[in-house]
Amino acid sequence: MVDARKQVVLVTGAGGEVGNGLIHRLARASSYDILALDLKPLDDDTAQKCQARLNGDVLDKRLLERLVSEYEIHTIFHLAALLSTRSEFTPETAHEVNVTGTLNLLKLAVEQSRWHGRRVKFLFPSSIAVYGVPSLEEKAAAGALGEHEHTLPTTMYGCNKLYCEHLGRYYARHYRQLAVEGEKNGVDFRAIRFPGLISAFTVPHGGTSDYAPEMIHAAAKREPYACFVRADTRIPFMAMPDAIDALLSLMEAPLESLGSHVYNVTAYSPSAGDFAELVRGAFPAADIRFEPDVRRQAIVDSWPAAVDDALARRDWGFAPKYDLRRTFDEYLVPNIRQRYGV
Ligand code: AKB
Repeated sequence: MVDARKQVVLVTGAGGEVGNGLIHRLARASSYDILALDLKPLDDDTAQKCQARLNGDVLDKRLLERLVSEYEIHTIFHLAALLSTRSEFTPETAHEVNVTGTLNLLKLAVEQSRWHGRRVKFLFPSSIAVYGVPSLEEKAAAGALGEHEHTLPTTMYGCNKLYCEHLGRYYARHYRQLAVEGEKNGVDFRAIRFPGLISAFTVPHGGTSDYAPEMIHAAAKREPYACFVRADTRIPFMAMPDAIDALLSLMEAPLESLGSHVYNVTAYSPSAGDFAELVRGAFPAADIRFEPDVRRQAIVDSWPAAVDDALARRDWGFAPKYDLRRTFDEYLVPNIRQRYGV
């Protein structure tokens, strides 16, 4: 029987910050037909880059079953998630979206693999939020954390991401291990623990690393900005183009070169004060004040000041193109000036 289903790459959370940039990059590669899934309609420009678009929920099992019958999926970028601050307001809903949503997509991957007989690559954005460093002293002493240090998250989002890393490893290696026939592992699970991401084209919603991108977008819009963390706050960050590059490089890496299912990546770790200085350098009229929100501060203080990305560099050649200076001079400032006409 000829399989009439269309071969596609599925992107969930397609309308989000990473989804938006990823779809544009995948479309440029032109060898991928994109099936985009998001709760909300995509902007026209992004929508045009997709072969098919679906407005729906990763919790809608009916919808996901339909995908199995209509599409042949070999790669999934499962980006749909509620971020850390947003999740703290509705922890149980966050668990549903972040964990049950991921489980539903892993099951979809198994189904697809059973149909077409090949592994389904499952790209999963995890986060530095899986870490939980108990004190500022320990944070300063710990330096760059490796993948297996201090994984005691303090947020629902962090717990979700860490559990989903384990779920992915289970589906990739141990799924239904007691079945008599034994299930051929149909899921090729690959996760990246992203630091805070900074985009020139989108502003984040619901995260706790949002202070950095919010600061520069506010300055360009000539709006005063009250930063919700202290000036000495330090966590790792990366420019959005490098984050999308990382997802594509990990997707393309041969399976045999991957010694892990989960990888740290990073580019730089400026303090919030360092970031403000660079923003003021580009927008001298910027009005930036530091008014820490004690509870959000506590979340960021539990995240590492830096992470060790040696594994990603070794296994799939991860190498960010944008250091902090270049992020500002060549990526953020020119594009943000154009976006706001300043
Ligand atoms: C958040 O702040 O929740 C995210 C993250 C660090 O994963 N940007």
